[in-house]
Amino acid sequence: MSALTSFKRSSTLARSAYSAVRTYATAEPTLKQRLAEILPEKAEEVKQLKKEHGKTVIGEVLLEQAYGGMRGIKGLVWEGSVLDPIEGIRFRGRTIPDIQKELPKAPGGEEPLPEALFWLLLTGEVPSEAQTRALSEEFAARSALPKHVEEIIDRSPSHLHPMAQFSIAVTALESESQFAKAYAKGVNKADYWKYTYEDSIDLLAKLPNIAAKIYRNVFHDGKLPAAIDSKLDYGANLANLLGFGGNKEFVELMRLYLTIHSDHEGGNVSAHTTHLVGSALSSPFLSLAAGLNGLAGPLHGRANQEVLEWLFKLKEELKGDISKEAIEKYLWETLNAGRVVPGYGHAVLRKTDPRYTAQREFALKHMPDYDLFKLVSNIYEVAPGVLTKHGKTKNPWPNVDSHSGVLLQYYGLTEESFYTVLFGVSRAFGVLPQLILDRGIGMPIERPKSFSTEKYIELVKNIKGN
Ligand code: HAX
Repeated sequence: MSALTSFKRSSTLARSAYSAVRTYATAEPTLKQRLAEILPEKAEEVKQLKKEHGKTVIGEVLLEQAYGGMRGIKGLVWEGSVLDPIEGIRFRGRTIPDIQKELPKAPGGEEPLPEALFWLLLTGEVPSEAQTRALSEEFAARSALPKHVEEIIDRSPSHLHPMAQFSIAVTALESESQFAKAYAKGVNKADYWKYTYEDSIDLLAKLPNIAAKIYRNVFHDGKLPAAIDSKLDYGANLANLLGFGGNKEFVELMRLYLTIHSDHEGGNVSAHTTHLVGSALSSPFLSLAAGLNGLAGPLHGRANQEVLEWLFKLKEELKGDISKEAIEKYLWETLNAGRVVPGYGHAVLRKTDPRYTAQREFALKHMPDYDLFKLVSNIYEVAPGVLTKHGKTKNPWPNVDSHSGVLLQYYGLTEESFYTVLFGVSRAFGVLPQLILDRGIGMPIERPKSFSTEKYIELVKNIKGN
């Protein structure tokens, strides 16, 4: 029996297959070994590209873009994913349905594993099941939190937003940074990526404990109902620690959720911030914490919390009438009050977000009759028309945040102010690979040019020659 077949067996069998997997894993390169092979090739490719085409004009910048959140300006490098306005995200060339098909699953599982996506984003290659398993085990082995980080979380008042607690805890992990220590000792630039890699694996490994501790402290008795189990994958461990591991569907949801929320190319606030801060050679801990602070904003990751709050108000105001007419009226009330409809619109997308679609399909399979899902479905039928008539947003279609909260509600994770923490755990799987690659190919400190309005007026006059 091959290691691959045995991996798919029941849990007892999977445990015996596990030793086979371990043997198999040693026969195949580890992620770090594979990276060590890939990075010199990548660095050479970039060097040649810059040498041959460094002076090629790849775009123009309009004044309105400088005042318009730099929308559409090409100026970032992001290897893991590219976002097409119509088709949506592709992770290393693969759509969400592709990764659902191609990435390794847990024994008996149906959804892709986030640790496999991490491998894909970093290398462009789909790992074998044994390689994925070895990575799950590595995350489990490094998952323990230093005492001071536990204490910082425990000392946080429960009215401090979970995202603020999350960011503080990740920042406090700086004490463990191998990169910061190596840099202080004067490590060679060529080895930066190795320390960034080690920190990134440590960081990802510790996130389930941090997230669960915040959740259990703020909303429950402060005790974790389980400990990390080295035989389980990342999503299953996170579900266990949160207190939902007994529900197989929730475990599957975690695997899907963590995979699809990870990466959305480089220009979104959390990805760009992590990259920007990392470019100053701040450690992965400080860089991700900065990105998490951006994710916590209501126009970005916190939109999933906003959606839930908005849905509950809608339910309360409409007193059970979720007809399309009633929803349309409520949508207009939101817009006429000068507020955004949370979960709709996007800076790049111009169609329904495939991350929304993936979650909708999960709902259709597991909770087709759930009333909140029905409500979200009815809104999906009405909101694009209303937003189009309203005429402001360039994209009237739903984004990822429009759906995620409803799935969590169904399984009993009802505390919506925690939702962005889950998003943040997933986002780490997307932004840390780029940080490692940045170090591997020697990307410089980021420093675009800015002008004052006075200077822009002068610049425009000079360009127009008047
Ligand atoms: N409801 C009402 N108005 C909206 C809107 C919405 N959902 N989306 C955009 N608009 C408005 C904008 O506020 C803007 O108005 P002003 O001209 O008065 O400033 C106008 O339409 C043009 O905006 P745009 O170019 O279409 O959108 P932006 O690129 O500026 O912003 C946002 C993109 C996602 C921030 C925006 O669509 C929005 O605020 N959506 C609601 C919040 C949300 O769902 N955020 C999550 C996005 C996905 C994500 O990052 N997840 O983490």
